[in-house]
Amino acid sequence: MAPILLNCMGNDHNDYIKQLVQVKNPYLDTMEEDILYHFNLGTKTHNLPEMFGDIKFVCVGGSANRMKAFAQFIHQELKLSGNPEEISDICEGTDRYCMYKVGPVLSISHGMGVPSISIMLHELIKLLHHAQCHDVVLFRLGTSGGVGLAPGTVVVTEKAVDYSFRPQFEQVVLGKVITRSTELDEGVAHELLQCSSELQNIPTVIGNTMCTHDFYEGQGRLDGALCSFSHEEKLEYLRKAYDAGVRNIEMESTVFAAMCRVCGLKAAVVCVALLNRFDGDQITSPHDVLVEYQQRPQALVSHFIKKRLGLV
Ligand code: R2B
Ligand code: URA
Repeated sequence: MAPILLNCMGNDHNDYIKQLVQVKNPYLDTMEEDILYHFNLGTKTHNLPEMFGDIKFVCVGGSANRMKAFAQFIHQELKLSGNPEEISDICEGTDRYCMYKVGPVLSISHGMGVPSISIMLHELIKLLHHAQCHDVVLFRLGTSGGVGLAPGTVVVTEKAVDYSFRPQFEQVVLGKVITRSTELDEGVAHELLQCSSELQNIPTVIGNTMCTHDFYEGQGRLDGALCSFSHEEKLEYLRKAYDAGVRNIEMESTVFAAMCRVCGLKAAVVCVALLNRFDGDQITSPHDVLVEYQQRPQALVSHFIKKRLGLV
């Protein structure tokens, strides 16, 4: 279990134990200023507690357009005042990531792959810490390749696993490999599964998610610019993955799970399968079908948020 920082407040009977975001860096609080370079935000230039102190849900996803669409969607779902078309990108000073705040929800893009999401997560976790946020739940909303699943199925990740189906993330630090656990919050995953049963047309399973460092060879595709294995070898690997409980493959879940866990953040990974990898490698569904698939994780997490806020 990840350690959590318990902060017992005064003696008002309304006080409760807050689950704060834990940065694991002794140097951070000695710094006079912290510049969150890739967000174009900083502790001296921005009042982070005022801007972000009420955040309770952070939703991250690869594409900038998709995370803008999610922000507009959740704005409507939460029936907030103002025009959802007019929400502005908090990170507009940089084109690395985009960020939208909609009430207690933050929607951020992270690009593709472990290095891209991990840079974003370092700065996001510091942002939540500087803003003194507490009781925050993080979601990665994404796309993936299904392993033995019909296209359009949503996978809520039980364990994020590496290429050998181990629930761990390896980070090289000062030339040495550090291994971190990638277990996710079981309670949030089951709450999401319950949400799916309350919605129409969001077939959902809980399963392990394999995270790779490449879309083509790394995921056993036969259609990249390079391919050094046979069709039979590909199928054998996918079968092994299936037997290890893997139901989908994507490119960010292990570092997402590992960093959230170390920092005491409850987290879930919710990815739709765009294809069944046993049937092929190319993504052949029409554009409108793919757009609808990608809305499924958004609808599921929106329902979760509305339930948590007592709106449904
Ligand atoms: C899912 O989709 C992207 C690759 O197409 C990658 O970011 C991922 O995890
Ligand atoms: N994203 C991936 O990483 N893999 C797929 O097969 C589809 C989307």
